Amino acid sequence: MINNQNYDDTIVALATAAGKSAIAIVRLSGKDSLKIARSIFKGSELNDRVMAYGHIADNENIIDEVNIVYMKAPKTYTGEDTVEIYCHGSIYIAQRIVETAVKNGARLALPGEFTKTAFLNGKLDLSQAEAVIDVINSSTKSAKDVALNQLSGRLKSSISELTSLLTKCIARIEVTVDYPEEDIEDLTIDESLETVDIVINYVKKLLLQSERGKVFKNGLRCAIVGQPNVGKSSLLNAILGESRAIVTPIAGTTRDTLETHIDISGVEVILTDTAGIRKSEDFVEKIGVDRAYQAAENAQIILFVLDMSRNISNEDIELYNNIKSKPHIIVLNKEDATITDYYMQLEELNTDNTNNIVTISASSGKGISNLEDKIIELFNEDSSLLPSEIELSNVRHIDAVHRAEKSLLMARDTLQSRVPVDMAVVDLKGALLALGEITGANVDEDVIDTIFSEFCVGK
Ligand SMILES: Nc1nc2c(ncn2[C@@H]2O[C@H](COP(=O)(O)OP(=O)(O)OP(=O)(O)O)[C@@H](O)[C@H]2O)c(=O)[nH]1
Ligand SMILES: [Mg+2]
Repeated sequence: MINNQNYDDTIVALATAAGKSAIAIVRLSGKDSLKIARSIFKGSELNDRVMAYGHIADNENIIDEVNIVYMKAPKTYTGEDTVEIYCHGSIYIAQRIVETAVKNGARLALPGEFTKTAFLNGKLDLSQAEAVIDVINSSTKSAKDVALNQLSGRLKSSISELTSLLTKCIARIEVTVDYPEEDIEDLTIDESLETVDIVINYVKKLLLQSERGKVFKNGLRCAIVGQPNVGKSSLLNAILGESRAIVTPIAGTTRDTLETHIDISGVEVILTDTAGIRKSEDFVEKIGVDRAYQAAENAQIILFVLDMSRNISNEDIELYNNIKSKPHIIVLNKEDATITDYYMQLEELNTDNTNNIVTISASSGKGISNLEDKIIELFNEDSSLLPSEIELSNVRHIDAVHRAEKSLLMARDTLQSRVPVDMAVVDLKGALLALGEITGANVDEDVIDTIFSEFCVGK
């Protein structure tokens, strides 16, 4: 028994979304799945992995005409006997089937309990189970590719290679301590340093790619920033292809930040429109300006918008100097209404970011696709790693790898100072424990419960 869940129970849940659909799937898992299915299903014989046709009935009352499959353990998702019932996609029918299964001995599944059972039965490690949620939550190709890579067990096998290296290293040190001889101790220190360096290098590589992994998984934050009336809200609308933000000729129209999500070349971009930045005595506008600065601070890329229909002002230059330390694109808007010497004036900005200047017209849509390409180009500037090559993207895993790195660096210091070799063992074991949290080899039960509680019921 863990948290009142009895793992001998046979569990049941609707596996598809609760709404109208062509078909719905009710899933049973546990040792009594076949027995329960036989007591509620009237139709052809249930054989392993053969689809049968018939009716689900509550005693004599027919609930629905269904197809049904029995899958014998252990080659199933959960590792237990499983039954899937394909009924008509009515929420009423699906609920009645679930109720009837419960009447006949099943228990309602908790959120994520099917996947948790798979984890407890060794079908998946914890990193793969977490990838299942990511696959379900993915809304872009990149997010899906990162999640599928993790689900395939790539991170799991890297972590198990690293932990096996560390385990061997610790064992070697412990043998040396049991049979002390100076030459052997020296040799052990050298070999241990070599191993620790290999592990540190791999861990550093994982951490380096994790920033990109987080973006693929959670989205690339882009804030649209500029003076009032330059066309920030118009730009947001042009990228979205719909009139989401209010646009007027009145400076100070946008008061609050507006966050939107859009797929650009398979990457989720979180685009934030902000209030025009200017000095204001208006209480509400001042809050809007603070929020605009906050959005710029949180962004990975800033779209700094200028208005080509008017001269560049000192305020434009001052604002640019405030944001230019972050990765940014200078967006020259209102190309259709530009004043003649605009490009000459641009020199006043004194920018060294000339590669990232894009001219657009938010009202006609001209230049918008160039700007989208530029956003992705800037994101790819530091790395060309594809989503399917990223191993580390989950914040819980990243935190564990950071702690492992810290312990490994301490172990390396200890080894390099050539004190008795066993003094490095505490930190090597620390690194081992931290890495084990990723696969679930050693992790608290409440952490496991929290992870699975984020799942939907039926997964
Ligand atoms: N000619 C022309 N006008 C534009 C263009 N883009 C925006 N405008 C106009 O510029 C004015 C301001 O546009 P907004 O998008 O509201 O500007 P904003 O930067 O969001 O302004 P605030 O919310 O006040 O900070 C509106 O009248 C738009 O129609 C453009 O490409 N060409
Ligand atoms: Mg606006």
